[in-house]
Amino acid sequence: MSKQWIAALVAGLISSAASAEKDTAVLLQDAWVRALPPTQTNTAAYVTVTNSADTAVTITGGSVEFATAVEIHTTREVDGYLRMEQLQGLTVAPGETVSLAPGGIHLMLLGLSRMPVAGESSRLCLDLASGDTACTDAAVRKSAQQGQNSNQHQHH
Ligand SMILES: [Cu+2]
Repeated sequence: MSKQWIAALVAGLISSAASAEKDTAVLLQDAWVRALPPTQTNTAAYVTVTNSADTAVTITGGSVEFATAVEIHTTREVDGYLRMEQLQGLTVAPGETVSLAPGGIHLMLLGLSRMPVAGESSRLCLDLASGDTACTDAAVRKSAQQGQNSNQHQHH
């Protein structure tokens, strides 16, 4: 590892710590990851995204510690079958709230190093076209049924 590379890495760590401190215009709520049988190598995550800024925000991808890649997928009915298609970006207009939910737009967590277990919590980050990152803690659950109450604790 060259000194230059280490310096770039340290600078990157500092700037990501700084951006985590500032109040981001993107509010993430009710994030959850679906726990599937451990033999599965992919799963999905869902989150409600609110853009409180006065400019549009585009989500380009994301990250979760146990997934190799995170893609944005939409679900479309083609010839009577539900098919998933990758979206290159998901734009949220100013003041708009978009819910990623089962049967619609979702985050696909690919190449899992392990399947998360129901009851645990995992850090979910979304990459924005602006270069910023918005993160939240996602609950791991087997289905959408539990935790539908919006009374979960807030980090404020
Ligand atoms: Cu998918």
